[in-house]
Amino acid sequence: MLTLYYARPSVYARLVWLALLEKQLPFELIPVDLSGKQLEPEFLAVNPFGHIPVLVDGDFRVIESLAILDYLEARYPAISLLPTEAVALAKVRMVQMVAFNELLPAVFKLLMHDPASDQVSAEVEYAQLRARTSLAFFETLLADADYFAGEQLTLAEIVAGTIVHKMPDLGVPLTRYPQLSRWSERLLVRPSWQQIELSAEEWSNFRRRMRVMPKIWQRRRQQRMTALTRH
Ligand SMILES: N[C@@H](CCC(=O)N[C@@H](CS)C(=O)NCC(=O)O)C(=O)O
Repeated sequence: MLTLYYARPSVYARLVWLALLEKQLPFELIPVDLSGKQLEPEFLAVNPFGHIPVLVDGDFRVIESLAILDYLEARYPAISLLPTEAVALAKVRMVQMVAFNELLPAVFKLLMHDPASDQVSAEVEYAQLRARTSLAFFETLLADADYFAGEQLTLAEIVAGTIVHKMPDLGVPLTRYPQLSRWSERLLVRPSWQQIELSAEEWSNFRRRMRVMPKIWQRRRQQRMTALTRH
């Protein structure tokens, strides 16, 4: 049996959760309370960095969401989420990397910004630009295909498809990206996406928590130093 340590709103854990559902694998979910439990010895024994997601498969443990996705693909290929043809594979990897290295850092910055405030810092402006550049890149790459790799849903959808539909709520509308917008709507009606979708209340709690994250992190850094040193 596969076990996933996760938290419902966790951007990284949601990717793995979705891949497990799309691959139709049986698994159990273990929620981790990220207000401190991740730094307790019990969880540090599961992941010494105190992060989710963690996938446990028998006596093998995998950390890091992208490594987990690759593990699932190699270990359980029956429903494949990764093409082997060169161009399709390159497209999937580009989407994954751009989502992780360009879009997500922008998303985290935008999540920490209070939309009620009239002050838009240079950092927020840069995050908006970085997000728009990522979305424009996705729009071009997708062209008129149903999925990034063509007709097959892949890890590109798993990674980008959990983030893109939240962009309007973060102040980056999808109106300039009609193909991507339709692609996102198509994904949202899939049973797997429906299953992991956050309620309006969960999303607004998550947003509230992310806004105070810089302050939480100041405290958390010391807590982390103590916990990781002891471990
Ligand atoms: N690079 C890691 C990032 C994992 C990560 O930062 N997870 C967050 C939740 S979204 C976490 O565990 N935060 C708790 C903490 O850092 O104390 C991955 O891709 O799995």
